[in-house]
Amino acid sequence: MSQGLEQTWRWYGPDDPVTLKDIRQAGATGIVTALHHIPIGEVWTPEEIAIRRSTIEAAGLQWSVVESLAIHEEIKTAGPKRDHLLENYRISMRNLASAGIQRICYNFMPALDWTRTHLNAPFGDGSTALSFDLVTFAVFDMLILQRPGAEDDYPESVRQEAAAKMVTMTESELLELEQTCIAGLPGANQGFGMAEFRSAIAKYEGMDAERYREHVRYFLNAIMPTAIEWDVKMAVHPDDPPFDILGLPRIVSSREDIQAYFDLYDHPNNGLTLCTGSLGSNPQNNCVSIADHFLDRIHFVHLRNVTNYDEKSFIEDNHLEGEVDMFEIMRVLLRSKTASLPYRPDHGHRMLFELGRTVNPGYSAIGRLRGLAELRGLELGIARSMS
Ligand code: DNO
Repeated sequence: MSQGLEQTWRWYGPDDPVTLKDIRQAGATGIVTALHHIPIGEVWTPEEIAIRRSTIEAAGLQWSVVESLAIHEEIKTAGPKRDHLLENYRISMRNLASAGIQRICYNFMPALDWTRTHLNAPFGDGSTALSFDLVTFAVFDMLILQRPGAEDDYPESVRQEAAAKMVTMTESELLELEQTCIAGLPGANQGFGMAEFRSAIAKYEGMDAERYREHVRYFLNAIMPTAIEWDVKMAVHPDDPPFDILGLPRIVSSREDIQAYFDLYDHPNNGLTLCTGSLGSNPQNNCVSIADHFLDRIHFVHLRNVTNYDEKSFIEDNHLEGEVDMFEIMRVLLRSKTASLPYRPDHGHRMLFELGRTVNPGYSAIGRLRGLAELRGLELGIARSMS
């Protein structure tokens, strides 16, 4: 029997144009947030955590999930400062757990967090959506970044289309593409200029998935004993998109990857953020069966949908439409034994009067409001019909 789900909402902190008051009216009870003002790798002190927590509680909400306690590049690349950074990570985990916040989402994507090529792709109904288009990404990779060897990563047809597309793009479109790819999408906490990005990815030179997994193992061995001692549920986020890009190793892209990740440190607290949008962006991934298979290791859920228009290109769809069978996903989640498993509507279109306003890409108020409303209706309908 399910212990129920918790409806949550991502909030970027006091600078977020969507306020805690708005979120309350959206119907969420839990907040998903991070101390975005603290540089990656520095300790989250008890004082900073307490300030954020009391702000949230004063609005009648609770801080349910940390997204993200980001992992420093030195940890991912096994740089000389990694042990010191891991110690800081453990201290932040303990400080959070002492404040009652015991669910942490993070990712192990090399150099970049999530990646898109378009932040305002026209959607059929007049709203706009985020999308990832392989040809456009190849323009960035081969022709703007000019990464050595990039050509080998794309089929001939994509290379040709990319070259043809590049000549039709204006200077400002090329700059916008560069920024969309590497300047840092919301939550990434880190953006790059071109030179900086080239040196960030150079640190991964010659690193295959097998070696990268050894860095994950080192990370998990360093932090999981603390997670277990303090009962912190660690929830790794899948790669987004869930396939290799920029010649960098990706290790959380499929069901097999997730299993391998758990095998590196076999404990229930070493768990997953089920992100249906990320996993669903590879047509080979069956999200329902992944959710079902790993249900007891799912500590946090992002519900989002996608329509894939080829193997490696997709547009973010409405929450109940697209590749992911949201009805079946919800049915699986409602069987979870976790007390109050938090889920959030992941991303939303820009629509209605937000079309002309500045919003954090993907994190509109109205698009997510629509998503949450649909999802909570689905949840209620299924839960009632099961009882
Ligand atoms: C994008 C988000 C990701 C996610 C991180 C988790 O919208 O889902 O940025 O927060 O990858 O560490």
